[in-house]
Amino acid sequence: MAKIIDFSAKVLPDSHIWDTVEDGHRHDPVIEESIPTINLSNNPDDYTMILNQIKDACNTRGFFIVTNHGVSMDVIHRCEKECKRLFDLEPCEKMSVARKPTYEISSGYGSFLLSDCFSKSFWSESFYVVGSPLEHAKQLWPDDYQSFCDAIEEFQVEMKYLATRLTNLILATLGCSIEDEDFPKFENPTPFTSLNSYPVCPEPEKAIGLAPHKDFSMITILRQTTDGGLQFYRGKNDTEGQITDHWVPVPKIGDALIVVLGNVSQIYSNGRYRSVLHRVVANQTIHRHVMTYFHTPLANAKVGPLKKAMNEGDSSHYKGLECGEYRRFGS
Ligand SMILES: O=C(O)CCC(=O)C(=O)O
Repeated sequence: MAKIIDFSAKVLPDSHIWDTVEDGHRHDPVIEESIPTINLSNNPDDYTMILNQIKDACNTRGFFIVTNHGVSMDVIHRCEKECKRLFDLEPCEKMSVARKPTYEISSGYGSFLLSDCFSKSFWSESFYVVGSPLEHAKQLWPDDYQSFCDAIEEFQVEMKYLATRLTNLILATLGCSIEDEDFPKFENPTPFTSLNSYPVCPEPEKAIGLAPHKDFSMITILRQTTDGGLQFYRGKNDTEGQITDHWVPVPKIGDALIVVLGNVSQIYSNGRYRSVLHRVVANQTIHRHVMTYFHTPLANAKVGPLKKAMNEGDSSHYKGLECGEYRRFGS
């Protein structure tokens, strides 16, 4: 249930103090390192190179950055502007479009759905758009809602196109294809976009913007307006052998977008690829805005390891279940 948070507070409220809460790996070191960056050029001569880079990034990290992604920067910049306009509204205005307190994802303003799993709150706010933003936009700006709707809807169309292209590439790295009969249908899934806001925090070392979690998606694509905040986890279980458990911060990335592997990719690949743990830390200087697009099969689509992704003799590590069931029970 969304609560009004006073993000202008000079002292962190007790409800947001995390420094004594075990959120999993909170105190592991943060180590800067290069993040795989893939130029998605449309040149057919580059196809094999792109495929190899994606395969390597999925095998070793579970996240990568894409450049030349084809998503219009005009759409992205308009969306960023609308995102700021939304979060700059007064708290009571935002609360007028609060999300209904249900486990299912629905449109509206509030904390991240994940916050229900913790006793402490995140130093952040979000606005989910499941399908069309029209109803809420009309409520917020009765005479001036069109630019918000246009920007979000165009963003969703462009992101869906990119997400489909990336899905095809990821499947190809597994020897599979979108045409395979056991590939669950993404036919007209309702687009799900989350606009996120991480206001300046008075005591960032005690707070958390978004606790460590994995996404329930095939892939998630993110656009952040500033650097700083998002961190990916790398640990001993990663496939590159002995590495110290640590967090990898995402640096400033210009016009690029960030791609995150979710649990559905892990299931399709029978665990060859791993969904990646990630978190957002709070900061004292920059109000950070992020736009996130989740690419996930329909709730009633059957999801399980894809036959062609398995080597002969491999046993299946995951049951074939409806996508919605996996989401309910975790994976
Ligand atoms: O806002 C961000 O930087 C990360 C968002 C995220 O991890 C999520 O929505 O699952």
